[in-house]
Amino acid sequence: MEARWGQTWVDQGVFVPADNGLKERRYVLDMFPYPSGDLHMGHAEAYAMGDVVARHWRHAGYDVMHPIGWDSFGLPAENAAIRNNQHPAAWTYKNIETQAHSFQRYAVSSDWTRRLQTSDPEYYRWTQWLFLELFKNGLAYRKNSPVNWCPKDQTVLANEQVINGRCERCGTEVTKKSLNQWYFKITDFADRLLDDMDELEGHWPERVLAMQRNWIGRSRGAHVRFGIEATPTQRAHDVPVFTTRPDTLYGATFMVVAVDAPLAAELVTEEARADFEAYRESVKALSDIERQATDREKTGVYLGRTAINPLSGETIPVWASDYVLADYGTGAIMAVPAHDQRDLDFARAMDLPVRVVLQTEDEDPSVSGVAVVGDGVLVNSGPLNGLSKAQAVPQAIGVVGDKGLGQATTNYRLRDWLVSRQRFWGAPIPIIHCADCGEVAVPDDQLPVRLPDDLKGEQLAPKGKSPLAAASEWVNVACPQCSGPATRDTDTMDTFVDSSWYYLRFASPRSTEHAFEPEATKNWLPVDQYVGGVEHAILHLLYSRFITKVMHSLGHLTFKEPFKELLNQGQVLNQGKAMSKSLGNGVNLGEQLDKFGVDAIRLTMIFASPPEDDVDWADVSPGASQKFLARAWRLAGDVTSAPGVDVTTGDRALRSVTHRTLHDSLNLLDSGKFNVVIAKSMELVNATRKSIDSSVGGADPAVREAAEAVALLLSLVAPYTAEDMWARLGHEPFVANVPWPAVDETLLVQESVTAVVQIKGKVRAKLEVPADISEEELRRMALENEQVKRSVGDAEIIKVIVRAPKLVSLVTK
Ligand code: ANZ
Ligand code: ZN
Repeated sequence: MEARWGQTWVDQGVFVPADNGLKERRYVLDMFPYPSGDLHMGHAEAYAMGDVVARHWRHAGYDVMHPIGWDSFGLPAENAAIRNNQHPAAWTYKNIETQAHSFQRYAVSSDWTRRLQTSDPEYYRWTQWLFLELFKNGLAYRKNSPVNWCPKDQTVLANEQVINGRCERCGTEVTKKSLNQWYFKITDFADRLLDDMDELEGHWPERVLAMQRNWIGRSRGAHVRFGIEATPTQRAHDVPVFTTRPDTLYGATFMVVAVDAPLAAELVTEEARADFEAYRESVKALSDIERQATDREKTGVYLGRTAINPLSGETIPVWASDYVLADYGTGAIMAVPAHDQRDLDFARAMDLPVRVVLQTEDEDPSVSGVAVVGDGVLVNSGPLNGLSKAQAVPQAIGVVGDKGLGQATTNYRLRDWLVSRQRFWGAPIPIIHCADCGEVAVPDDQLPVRLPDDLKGEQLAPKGKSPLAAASEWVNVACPQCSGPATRDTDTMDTFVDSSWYYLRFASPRSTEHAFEPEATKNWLPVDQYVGGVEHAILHLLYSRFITKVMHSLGHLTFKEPFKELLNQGQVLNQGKAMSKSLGNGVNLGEQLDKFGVDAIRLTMIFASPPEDDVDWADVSPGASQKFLARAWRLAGDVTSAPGVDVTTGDRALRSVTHRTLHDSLNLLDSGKFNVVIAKSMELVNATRKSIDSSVGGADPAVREAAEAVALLLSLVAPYTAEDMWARLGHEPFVANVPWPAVDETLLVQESVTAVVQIKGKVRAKLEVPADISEEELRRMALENEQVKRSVGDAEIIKVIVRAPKLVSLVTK
């Protein structure tokens, strides 16, 4: 069947949308794959899920776009190229072909005519356009900044690529390095990214929204300036701190500056400098997460300086520590040990004073070691005394403001997006550096800035700058503005830039005029259903949302959110654990497909659990799926009526099962309970088989109706079996385009019958029950019936005989 149908679908463009406006359009998108090797079990699950949605919507009468492409720039290709003395394109496009072949076999109902690859010049030409749109509108800029640096891979790492202070890829300890880097100003959009999430509520998984909120990390508080006193040899400073608790100002008994903030080095006195520098060196390799871990022993050095608490006027010491981060808030804090646990831990470690300013029932924190964080009444706080926390916050901000020492402010955890990479296999940054004109955009008619195709192997090895820097013919160009000698930017873009807009490209993938054509974009976007793994909950989705908002604000898009609905499929595990080489519990997709067939594997994936849940391959049975499919397929051979026969004369009981299955399945599909649809389909197969083997027989039109419904339902997950059944049932291809039959409401009403309950042979109660009630259900109804309970009284029930749907007989003693 795979051989018979697979190529036909592609050749005849069965899954290419008509795109003529006659049907309402729907856009369903699976997160596109990275071409590392062949498809694996995880892909098999994700793409089976997305395909249920696409196929369901086609049956429901929509014009469905379900495109496919590859996220094909990135490091693994480059590393393979260095190993194999090749150009990265060789590895990349070979893997893409392998995956494309597997995709076709896997029968994902994709529109192959829209296929794209982010490493194609036709695509990255527009990634470069996108970069320039941001650049021209002040949203892409360069700054010199310390970056995470992997000495082995010789590359900059994003914070997320640093795991416990080590490089995510090679495990080498990460250090800091100062480089001039390109950033996208995502922080300008922090409020919009947060506020527009209201629109996604109920449509995206709650945990994804929570992760995004947390990542953006909006916190409202105040900037308050503390005066650092001059010493005989050092000048005075005004140092702002960021605090979310200005109500606790009177409890600030010391200040802490981030040890790696330039301010710390400036403040430190000559006597303290040696200790300070040794300490700073010792914390260099730590990640932000480690630095802030609450269970870590607090460390720090006294800078030898004192500050004045702006409200109490008290003189307090100034320390440096690693638990304060240099790039959050202002990089300096007022420490309130009585009411902040980390400050308390630090105060206790360094023997600094603790002053309670919020009276509660709690124990004294300097005794208990536990900071008082609840609400209470302000004490030891001059004019704030007697107020509650909620009253004191605005009051304190007012007092500080009146004195000209600070104001309310909002702080974000979100940082600007570092987009430049010193690597080869990415979209070149389309900027030319000129000594006279500065940063000059490559003119539109000179895009794309193509990657040179004559670099390979060792020439691509990282040397602390981009390998492109060594390609002098490529680097040296005339300045587009003054024609003087100039050089190309040699960095390439983070691959997250490529994937931040690909969903826009699919509506007009071959456009040479636009990144995305206005008309096609209006017709197809935003994406109605996005499907992908929760590992992309933060970065990819945040960047996509950001780029959509930028394009919206520049007038290129009419919508602000790219993905209306989001489904995160679970993982495929084996024996309760993620599959991995080191555990040796990997399952090879190709082998499974060879052994059980595509349809059985797809069915197994969908049937195993609700889409969001993990699937444990040790708990499923592809062999049973295969048997079920064969059983379903055989129904077609037992239908002896002709296609188009009048089904209304068919057996009512079977018709009722068919129509209830179709009806329930629609609701289940709309609410994403794909696994239950399979369970219902199995029941329908059983009912149909029973009818064929009973007096109803295969000639009854109801049997044809049921078998056709089975084919339709199976086409959601088992396209080969379904298409073949459809042909055996005497129809023209293709079952994928057949509309759902209208459900006959009159067949949904369950007929009811009267059941009698006898006790010791005497009728004691009558129950109205559905004609198809199960034995268990009837038994439960009888035993819970009040009349029955009364009649049984204190007697002991020793036997219950159930004959569904008409009789329950109790024997009592
Ligand atoms: C005084 C205070 C008293 C604070 C109190 C908290 C409780 P979020 O909510 O995460 O924004 N802080 C400010 N800048 C910091 C930095 N660069 N590194 C580490 N900590 C920093 O946290 C804001 C609070 O975290 C601020 O409010 C500050 O401590 C600390 F009872 O100020 B608070
Ligand atoms: Zn110039």
